[in-house]
Amino acid sequence: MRGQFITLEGSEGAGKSTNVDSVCATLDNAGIRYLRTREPGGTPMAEALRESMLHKWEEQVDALAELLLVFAARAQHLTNVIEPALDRGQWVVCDRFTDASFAYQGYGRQLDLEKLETLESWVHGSLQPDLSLYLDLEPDIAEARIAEREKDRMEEEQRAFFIRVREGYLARAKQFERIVTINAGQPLAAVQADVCTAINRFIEDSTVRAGRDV
Ligand code: Z5A
Repeated sequence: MRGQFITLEGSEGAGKSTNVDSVCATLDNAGIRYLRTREPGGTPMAEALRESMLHKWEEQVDALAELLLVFAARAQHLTNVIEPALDRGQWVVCDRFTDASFAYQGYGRQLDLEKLETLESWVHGSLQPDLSLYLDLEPDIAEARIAEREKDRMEEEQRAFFIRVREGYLARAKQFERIVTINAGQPLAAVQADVCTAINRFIEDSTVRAGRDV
C-alpha cells in the first residue's frame, strides 16, 4: 500500500518547525511509519541548493533563478527520497512543498503562475500531497515572533512581500480541498490540538479508504 504524503505550510514565524513535531507525535501514537523531511532540502544536493537559495548574495537574486533553484532541489528530493518512501508504503511528512513556491515565488515575487504550473507538472507530474496543513498567521504577529532570530535572505523581505505570500496561501487553501487551514495566531497548545485533530481525522479517513480498496 502506497504511503500518504503530508505537508506543512505557513509563513515564517507561523510555527511550522514546532508543529511538525506535533504531526510526528500524532503519527507515532497511531503506530504509523513515516519519514520526516523538508524543502528546499532533504538530500545532500538539495540542502546545498537550499543554502544557495537562502544565502545573502552581494548580487541581486533573480526571481526566476530562485524559482528554478527550489524546483531543482524538489526534483532531486522527489526522485531520491519522497517517491521511494511512498512506494515502500512509508508516510512522508514534509516541511513545505510546492504550495510554498506558489505563495513565495508566485504571489510574493509575482512570477507568472502559469510558469509555476508548468514546472509543477514537469517536476512532479500528477503527484500532490494527500494532506497539507496551512498555519495561517498575520504578518505583523509573525514578524514579532521571529524578531530576535538571525534572518536569512527571504526573511529580510518587506512586509508587503509577506502580505502577498499570505494571500497566495489563502487563495490556494480556497482552491484545494487537501489544504486544511489552522489559525496559528492561537496559543501554541490550541494550535497543536488543531494539528493533532486534523491528523487523526486524516488517519481515520485513510483507513476507511484503504479498507474500501482491499
Ligand atoms: N521557500 C520558497 O521561497 N519557495 C519554496 O518553494 C520553498 C521554500 C519550499 C525556508 O523555509 C525558506 O524557503 C522560507 C520559504 C522559502 N523562507 N522564508 N521566509 P523554512 O521553512 O526552513 O523556514 P521558515 O519559514 O523560517 O520556518 P521555520 O523556522 O522552520 O519555522 P517557523 O514557522 O518560523 O516556526 P517556529 O520556528 O516553529 O516558530 C517561530 C517562533 O514562534 C518560535 O520562537 C516558536 O516558539 C514561536 N511560536 C510558534 N508557535 C507559536 C504560538 N502558537 N504562539 C506563540 N509563539 C509561537
